[in-house]
Parts: sequence; C-alpha cells; structure tokens
Amino acid sequence: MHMLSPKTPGWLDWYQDPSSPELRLPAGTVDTHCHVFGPQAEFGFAPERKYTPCDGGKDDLFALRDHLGIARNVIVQATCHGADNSAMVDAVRAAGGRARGIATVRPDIGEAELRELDAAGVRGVRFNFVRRLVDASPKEALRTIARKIAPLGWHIVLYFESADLPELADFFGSLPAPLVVDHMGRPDVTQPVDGPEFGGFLRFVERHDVWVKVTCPERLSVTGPAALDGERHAYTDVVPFGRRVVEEFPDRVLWGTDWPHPNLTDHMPDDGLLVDHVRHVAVTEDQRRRLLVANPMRLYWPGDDA
Ligand code: 0GY
Repeated sequence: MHMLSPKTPGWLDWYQDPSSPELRLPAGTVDTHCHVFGPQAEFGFAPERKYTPCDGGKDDLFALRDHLGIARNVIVQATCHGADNSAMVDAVRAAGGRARGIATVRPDIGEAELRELDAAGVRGVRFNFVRRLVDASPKEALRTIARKIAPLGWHIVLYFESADLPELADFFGSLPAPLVVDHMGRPDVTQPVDGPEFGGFLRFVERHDVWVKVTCPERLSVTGPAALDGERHAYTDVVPFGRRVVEEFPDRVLWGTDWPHPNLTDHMPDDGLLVDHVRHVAVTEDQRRRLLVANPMRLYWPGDDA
C-alpha cells in the first residue's frame, strides 16, 4: 500500500457533531456546493494539489445530508483531486439519483469520456481562478473545454476572487455555456453592499444571466461565527450581500454547505448553524423555496418534481 500524505498543517477538520438547525428545510432542498475528499486510501490526492485535506468521503457527506434534512447534493470536484474525478463520480453514483457532479477536466478530454461523466450524473465543469488553489490555465484551454461541454447542456462553475472579476468578465461572458458563480464572487464584505465592487458583480450577473451560489458566509465573514444576541444568527456581516442577491435574482440563486469546508484554519462552521443562516438571507418562504428547491431542480434535475 502507498504511503498516505499527512494533512496540511493548521488545516481544520470538518465539524463532527453539527447541531440540528431551527430552520426546517423545505422538502426537496438541494445542497449545490459540497465536496468529497478521498478517502485518501481509496482515492489518492492529485500530485499537483495545493493542500492535503482530512478524509471527507461520501458516507459522511450522506450522513450530514440526512441530519440537516437535505434531499440532494451537487458534488463539486475539489482541487485536491485535480482532474481525476473518480472520488466525486463514485459518490454521485452511490447517491442513486440523489446527486449530480461538477467535474474538472483537461482540454484534451474526448467525447466518450464526457458522455461517460454525463451518464454518471455530471452536469458541469469548474473553472478555478483562485491562485492559492490552482496553477493558472490558459484561456484558450478553457475555451476548448467550454466548446466541448456545451453540446451536452452542461454549465460552467466559476470560482474567482472579487478583485479579479473586472479582468475576467468579458472572457466569462464569451463562454458558450450557462455560468454559475461560487460564493457570490467572494465579495470583500468590509466594502459597502452598494459599493463599486459588489455593484460590478451584480451588473455582471444581470448582463450574462449568471446563476449565483449564496454560499460560504463562514469563508467571507470578518465578524465570524459569534451568534447575535444569543440567537442562531452568525456571520452577520455577510447577510446584506446574500440578501441583495436573493432579492435581485430570486430565480437564479442557489445554496450549499461547502462541506467538508476546505482550507479553513481559524474556525470550522457548525453545519446546522449554516442552515439557520439561510433564514437571514432568504427571509420569505417563497424566497427559500426558490433558493433551496425550485432553482437547483431546474438547473440539475430539469423535468423532475422535487
Ligand atoms: C470551496 C472553496 C475552496 C476550495 C476548493 O476545490 C477546492 O479546493 O473549492 C477554498 O479554499 O476557497 O469552494 O470549497
């Protein structure tokens, strides 16, 4: 057996005993942003990875899904697995129709392999521009991938830092497939929600009919997990950003846990508290029904009733 790599120092493990949320999620809720890590002994990590995580396999993901009252998952290929999608595909298959996948592929991928991923439940690719996570890919290589996946009806999940959007927006807008943005484009939440940075992001979303994941308050927050007035109300500085996106684009917002929460070193979120955060960004039942059920079903299970 090969030697297992030690976890990146300082890296926190996912929360072992998540609380039960006060919010009862609507039936059919989809977690559109989560990952699997290994387990490493079964699905080794990629040599080019920038971090080595703890294990976070499909059984633990499905246990969390059931604990929180989630019906379905969209499992996004994590960078620690590079372009080897086997752990993600194994998890999607094991979910028996209750999961979809987002893959990482190289530009030389063939049609047969793409069709196999599609049959397994993959519905998109992720393009990652976050420098601490991946080496840069030439735009031409990404265009090639986009041209190959578009005929399958897949979409492109974009992960970037907010400061990089002005330089990337035209390229994104030229891609021949629907766009989905991770974590609200990672706004600097110390800037005003009406300021130029988030305003530029909202205009980009409007112009290109982009879908937005209202995810990762724990990653964006500066105020952190401290609960307000003893209530289950954390990450309060992120709330105005989530709320703005939900109000402006009620039919193109998506939600997810981001379990097992890669690369967190200061605190690890209680996933039950993350569910309760949803009450503060989607304040009406109708907003929550769209965010949690109707929108992700339209994107990932079109034609299926929740
Ligand atoms: C996220 C965020 C991060 C990592 C990854 O694939 C990944 O490694 O996505 C991050 O470090 O910000 O979406 O899980």
